[in-house]
Formats: sequence, C-alpha cells, structure tokens
Amino acid sequence: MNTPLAAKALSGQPCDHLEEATRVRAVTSWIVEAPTRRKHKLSNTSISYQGYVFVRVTMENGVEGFGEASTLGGPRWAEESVEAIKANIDTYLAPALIGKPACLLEAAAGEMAKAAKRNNAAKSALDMALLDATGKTLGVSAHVLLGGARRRSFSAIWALASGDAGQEVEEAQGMIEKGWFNRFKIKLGFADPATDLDRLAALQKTLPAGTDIIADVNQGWSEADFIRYIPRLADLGVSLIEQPLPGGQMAAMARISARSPVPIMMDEGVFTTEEALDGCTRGAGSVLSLKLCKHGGVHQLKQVAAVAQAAGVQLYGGCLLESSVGAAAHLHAFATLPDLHWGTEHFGPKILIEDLCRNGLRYENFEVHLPDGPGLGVTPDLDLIEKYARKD
Ligand code: MUC
Ligand code: MG
Repeated sequence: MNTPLAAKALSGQPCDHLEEATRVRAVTSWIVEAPTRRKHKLSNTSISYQGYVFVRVTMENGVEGFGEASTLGGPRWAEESVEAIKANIDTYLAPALIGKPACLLEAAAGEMAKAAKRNNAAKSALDMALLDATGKTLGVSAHVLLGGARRRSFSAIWALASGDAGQEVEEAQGMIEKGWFNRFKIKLGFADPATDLDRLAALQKTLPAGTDIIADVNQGWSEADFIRYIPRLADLGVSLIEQPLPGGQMAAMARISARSPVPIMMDEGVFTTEEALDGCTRGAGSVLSLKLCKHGGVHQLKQVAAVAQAAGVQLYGGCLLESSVGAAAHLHAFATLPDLHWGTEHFGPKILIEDLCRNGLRYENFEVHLPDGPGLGVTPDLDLIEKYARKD
C-alpha cells in the first residue's frame, strides 16, 4: 500500500491521524444477481442466481473498502431480502456511519446497532467494508485487526444441492478430481424424507469409503420425522445433521440432540449472541455454524464463537454462497478462532459462473486458503459487479 498512513505504519511511526483519515465519506450499494453453475435447491427455495448487496465505503483518505451481504432466494433462508438490505443500508445504516472513523470498528458496530434492530446481513456487509478499508489504510491483513491468524488454510466442504442423484455423484467426483473439495454437504428437506435418503444412499455408495458427508435439512423436518428417519440417516454414516427442525424450535432441537447418535448442528436457529447462549445452554446442538450474515459482523461472530466454545459446542465455518469478497471476510475471522473443528464450506466462489473478484480465493489440496495482502486481500471486479447489478 502506498498511502502515507501505510508508509508510516511500515516504518514504525505512529498513525496519529488514523481516525481523521478513515472517516467515512460515502457509501455506495448495489443489488447484484450473479448466476450459479446449476440450480441450488434448499428445503424452501431453489436458486439459479445468487443475490447480494455489494457495498463500497469510501473514506476521507480516498481508500475504498468493499463488503457484501448474501441472501438465498429472497427473504426465504432468513428474513432479509436484497431489496430490504439495500433500503436499510441506504436509509439507516450508511447515514449512521458517515463522518465516523472506519478504524473504530467496535464503535461503528455500536452506531449500526443504534440505527437498526437485527438486519444482520446488512450490517455485516458494511462491517466487512470498514475492516477492508482500515486494513488497506494500515497496510495490514484484516485478520491482524482481529487478533491475528492462527491458521492460513481450512479444510473445505462442497454442497450438493441439485436434487438429482446422478448429477450430484458426478459433481462430487469432479470436485475430488480437481483437488478442490473431498468433503460434502447434501441438502435434504425438499423431497419427502425417504426420497431424500435414497439420494444420499446413492452418493454414499459411489464416493470413496470414509468420505465425510454432512446432511443439511434447512429446517425441513418435524421432530417426528427426525425420530422416524434418524436410524437410516445414522446407518448412512453422515457425520453431522444440520438444522433439521425450524429455527425457533430450540426445545425440540434439544430433545432430538439428546437422543441423536449423530451430532446436531445449529444454523438458522442461532443468529445473535443471545440465541447462541440459549441454544448452547439448552443443548440444541453440539456444533454451531458461524456466518457473518447471521451474526452481523466479525466481532459479533467472534462473540458467538466464544459462547459456543465456553459451552463445549464445536464450531463450523458456514457460508451463504458468498463471492470471494464475503468469503474472504469470513476466512479472516475464522483464522483467528482458537479452534474451527469442522473446517469451512466456503465454496461460493466456485459455484458462481463468474466470481466477483479479480484475484479470488485459492482452492488447493482440498483446502481454501486465507488471502494475503492488505484488508480482505481480494480485489472486487467492478466491471462484473456492474454487469450483474440490477438495473432498475
Ligand atoms: C445453509 O443453510 O447452510 C450454505 C450452503 C448451502 O448449500 O446453503 C447454505 C445455507
Ligand atoms: Mg445450513
């Protein structure tokens, strides 16, 4: 970085004007709809393009930071749609940040909390952009601002979600051949459980013995479905069952978790730190999936992780099909955690026909690698963002 502050930082001189230099001057947001390589089906939606709100924060020193809020199929995976995210950023969250120092990340999160309740995906997009801009100003990688990396790469998981057993088997084999992914998550909950489990059986039969397979039901089952189908699911050898019941049913999640021979992972049931405390205390799962769009920013993600770890709940690096911008922000936060037992599923950059970055994330030896370089360490491709930006 050639900014005067980065030069000062590198020469060991104090960055005395950091707060002045990083005051937020402008925020720009775009709704971006980027096509995926194939249909991605979940219990209550199916997508063929991924909806993001992309943000750019420009600071007084001219440095720009980028972030993105991810959704799945409108307000279906969670309550925020791209339209709502953009409206709340433009109307409430951006005005709360204008004139405030981007480098005071915790204070900025406080300003956003005062300006809007929840809206965690919208807040996380801005939070990433502030982190990116501050890192670029100081010439340091985002993880350094979060305490420093304890790992530089992550065991990576690919999601199989076309609903077509033959296609899924072929896709999984292709990922193994490329050396990108050799652990898989299969989406259940959109057909009846017996049909879904036949799909899983077909996959399990063809993959190399011992391949890690996780089942994500996306809230699609009832407690009774779970009790009926858990013996077959366990026989099929899945290592983890993600959010089988509706997110609000914490007591039922605790009951199935107590009787399940396979660990249960909380996902849609845990957004806030309070929900993490509730779920972990009640035993609604023994694993928790972390996502910036749920927790609202990197510091809140670390708080949720700390609550889980204090309760003995293991951590999983979740995603919502982010491009390399959002995925990189996650990796910087994940890199600083004491433990990330289950690795991460940040496969978003590989499911997009075109990733939204010029230097996207690197997948090698079945690991996704933490990017180097100042800020998030990835460079958004503004031509592609413009190409896929909603025009109305
Ligand atoms: C989810 O529920 O985990 C992440 C990967 C995927 O296939 O869907 C998402 C959401
Ligand atoms: Mg999930």
